[in-house]
Amino acid sequence: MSSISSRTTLTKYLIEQQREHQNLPADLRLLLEVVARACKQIGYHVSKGALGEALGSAGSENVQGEVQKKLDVLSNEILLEANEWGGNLAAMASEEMEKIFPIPNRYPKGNYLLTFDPLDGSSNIDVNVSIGTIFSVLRCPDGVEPSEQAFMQPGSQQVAAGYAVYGPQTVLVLTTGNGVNCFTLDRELGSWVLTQRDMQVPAETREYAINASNSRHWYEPVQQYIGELNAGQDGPRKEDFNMRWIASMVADVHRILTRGGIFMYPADRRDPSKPGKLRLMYEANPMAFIVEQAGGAATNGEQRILDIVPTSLHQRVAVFLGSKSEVDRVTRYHLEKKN
Ligand code: P6P
Repeated sequence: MSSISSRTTLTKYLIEQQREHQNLPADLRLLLEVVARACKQIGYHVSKGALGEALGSAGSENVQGEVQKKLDVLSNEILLEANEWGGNLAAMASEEMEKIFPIPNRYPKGNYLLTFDPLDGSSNIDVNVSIGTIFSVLRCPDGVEPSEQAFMQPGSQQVAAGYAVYGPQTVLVLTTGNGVNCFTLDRELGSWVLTQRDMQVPAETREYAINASNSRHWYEPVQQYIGELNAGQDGPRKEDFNMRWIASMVADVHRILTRGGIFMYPADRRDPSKPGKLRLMYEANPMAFIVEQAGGAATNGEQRILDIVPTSLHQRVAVFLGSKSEVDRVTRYHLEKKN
């Protein structure tokens, strides 16, 4: 069989999933195709770099108080325009928008809610380091007006989640609750091609990811855990560890999905009211769903991220995710200190 005919595209994979698992209704399948197409378009603009018109700051701030890059704004618009008319969604929510985006009345409304970080890691845009898009799909509760309250569902209610990495390759990693699969963009044909089935996070690892410049602010459990890793063979772990920090969650998580590791963005003493930097609805929840589906673990240091009931759209959460044995260990250190 020729290599072309043996290739499984995203469309073929989703139709196979729909037949095999009956948990992929046609409207969800179509929604995922639209989001994947929007990621292709975002990746195109990202890849143009200085040759395009979209580098640099947009001269505005998002709801997080972060300076918006032109590509942040463009990526957000691409996702809104791609998804508003299809009839699959009741509403959308984005890191880049303070309020939810209800589907305009001129279009039919659907059964799902889509949240996304349209361009995660955008501080890396101008230095040509991998960045990406993170997205999460929830069902809109029956008979509920698509308000912010409709989004306040724990991550365990997600029906799909994924991310795209715009890097040396453009990849799309997706779960609909039956494992995790990776698709690589064939830039000539414009097709997402299945390149890795059933990704698994190795339970053991010797690699960790954290922004070590914050170490003086960490609480005791993280100090203890990282201290042991840094002590290497001479310390209680009796192993040497390696550190990686790309400062682009999609890139760090993709490395962990590919070869194992633990990713951490803990709360710290700088602002006790802020339980960490990352956002629950469109960063932590989708990544936690993906990592758990790949056999890993994801907690906020004390509980499973997917069990957290949100109270606001842009709430932040501490994140420890990746290889299960390491996530279990650092979570145990938190619980021991708490009790
Ligand atoms: P820091 C990017 O801004 C992001 O939201 C994540 O993608 C990334 O893991 C983290 O923040 C990086 O944060 O404090 O190291 O710049």
